[in-house]
Amino acid sequence: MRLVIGNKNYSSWSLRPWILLKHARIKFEEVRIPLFTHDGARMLDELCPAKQVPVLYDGRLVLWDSLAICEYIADKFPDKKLLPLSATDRARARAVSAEMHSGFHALRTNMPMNCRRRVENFKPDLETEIDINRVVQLLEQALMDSKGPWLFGHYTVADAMYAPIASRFLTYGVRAPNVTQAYFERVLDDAAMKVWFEDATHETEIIEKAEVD
Ligand SMILES: N[C@@H](CCC(=O)N[C@@H](CS)C(=O)NCC(=O)O)C(=O)O
Repeated sequence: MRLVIGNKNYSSWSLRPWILLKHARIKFEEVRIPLFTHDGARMLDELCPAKQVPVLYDGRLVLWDSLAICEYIADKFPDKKLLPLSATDRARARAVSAEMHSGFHALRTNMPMNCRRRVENFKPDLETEIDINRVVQLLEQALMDSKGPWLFGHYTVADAMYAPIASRFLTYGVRAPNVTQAYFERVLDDAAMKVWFEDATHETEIIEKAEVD
């Protein structure tokens, strides 16, 4: 399998399937596209049907959406239990993942992932604050119901979908209430996440629109 990703510092959609594969200890080859560069545009044309990352190549399959990739990995490796086991928990994990995939527009726009960056005195606008509160409510509910340590007890697609949120809260200095904060610390302390952050610090490209003051 080959996973095409963007800049590790900025590409939150790439992080999701990457961290899921790493957690499940599934071997894959990684191809990095430096987004918004001349070479990057050529690589997007060549490798990415929707001109976006991530894209998974597996034999003849070309899969171009982060959530579809995560679901495919869960289907392909059932022994890894990357979705919860009960039908109700699977349904809830899908709702949680889908809400991340299609929602939180203000949070995603105003708190773009930027692993290297630490912003002081960040003041979210009302829309972003509504998104922050909803994320915290949703994570806290899942953690209370499952009793942790991950959203549905063991590590699932839902945790991978929310991994960039922990990075965003760190970058913009947003502290969550205790249960969620402890979860974010677990996410950031994770060995695979540390590798992602380390690689991000060695990247030199700057994407101006993701450098929020
Ligand atoms: N819904 C898509 C979104 C992917 C997406 O927005 N990718 C961004 C990077 S994080 C991208 O490829 N941007 C490059 C561009 O738009 O030129 C998914 O979940 O895979």
